[in-house]
Amino acid sequence: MTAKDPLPQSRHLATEIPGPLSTAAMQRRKEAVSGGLGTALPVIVSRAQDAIIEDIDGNRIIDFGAGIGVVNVGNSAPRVVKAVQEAVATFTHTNFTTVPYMGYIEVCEALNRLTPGDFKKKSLLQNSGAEAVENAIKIARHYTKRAAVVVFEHAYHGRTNLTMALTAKNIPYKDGFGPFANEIYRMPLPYAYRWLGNPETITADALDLVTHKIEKEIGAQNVAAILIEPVVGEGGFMVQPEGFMLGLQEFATKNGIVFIADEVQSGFARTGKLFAVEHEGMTPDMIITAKGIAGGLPLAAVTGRAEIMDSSHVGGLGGTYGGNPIACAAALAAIETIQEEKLVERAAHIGSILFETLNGLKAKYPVIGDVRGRGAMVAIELVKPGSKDPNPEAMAKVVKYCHSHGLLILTAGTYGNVIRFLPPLVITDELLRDGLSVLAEGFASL
Ligand code: PLZ
Repeated sequence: MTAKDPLPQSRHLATEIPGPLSTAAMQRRKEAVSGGLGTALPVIVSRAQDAIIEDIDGNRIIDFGAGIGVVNVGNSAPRVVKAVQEAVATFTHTNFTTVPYMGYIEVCEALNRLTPGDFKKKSLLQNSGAEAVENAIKIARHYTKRAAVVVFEHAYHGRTNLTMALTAKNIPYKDGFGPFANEIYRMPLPYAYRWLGNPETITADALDLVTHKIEKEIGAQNVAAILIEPVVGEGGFMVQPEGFMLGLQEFATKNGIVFIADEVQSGFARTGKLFAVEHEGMTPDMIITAKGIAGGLPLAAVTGRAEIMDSSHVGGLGGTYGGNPIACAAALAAIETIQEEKLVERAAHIGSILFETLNGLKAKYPVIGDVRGRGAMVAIELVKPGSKDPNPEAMAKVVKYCHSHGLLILTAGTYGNVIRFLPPLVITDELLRDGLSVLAEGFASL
């Protein structure tokens, strides 16, 4: 079988998972690769297409993770493959600040056009989400001539030094890796399922709390940026309550603060809009994108108001690989795929199947405390029945069941008790439903 043969979009168990070849290869990995890296599913991929991952033992596994929300257009999406092959054979690298190329300019033009807001925008390309977050903060600080950055509980923004400081959770992201960058201030998150106040007034109460804390503890005039995930990713897929981000942005604008949406995980069609902030008709000053932008190639971007993006002196921003031509070609092909295959609508459709099925499971299994998310970015939070106490043990059992039966699912959550669903948006209804039937068996087996 060659890479060109189509990979059947169906689940198939050829061996146990992990099979003998994967188990042997994982032993080599253990000898050769840093022990600091985790493994969700200990099989070695041989090929992947659309929503199926085939391993070296011949198992075909349904992919409900999309490489952590990256291959929204499907694994090895045909337009992406073709664009990358052509680009790499044309030129591999010049460095954009040495000799520029059109792909970089065209990706920036596309981002400026596609992100919400009809003001003049400009973009900067980088390699990873964390690098884009770092650059957004650099630019916001340079523009405002202020230092403080406001972030939220349960936030995840990356693993570099500044982005570890912006990230909330200690284990596994921060423990022993300090000292961390200063001038980062963490605010309460209106996490609806665990909100102790009145659920009816969560938005107003959270806004009141956060804006008072900013004013009293930092001083709004010292704040360069408010950075927020419209749907919290690694922290557990909490959707910001309606009006909360709008209220924050209003506060930011009134106080000369740059309002930044981290759409690294929620962006590029994932939530049933091209960007999650569109659900509330928002126009952030800056939007950070990565993951889904380039169909699996490493690319990330900061897109924002032109006057903010232009504030740095020439040469103040850069990097060897940021916006490399292969990744830019992939991004243009991924964007075309999202449009041509109507993946925004597909995400909403996938979301309706996910919500319907998961709410059905919640009614049956009290271990599922909450079903939440937007579009095809959905999660369930597992608790000890009759309480809201986190139940990471039940989560681990369900995940193990799914993995050994050919369904890849990812976890999340500050309390390690969330299962998240991020299938490629090209997944067929049939494959999606087959995957969900494995999940249902997983809950039945508890
Ligand atoms: N901002 C909202 O979700 C990456 C992390 C995987 P990078 N999330 C997956 C892991 O365990 O390292 C992420 C994100 C949000 C920023 C990032 C960082 O993006 O491309 O991983 O640097």
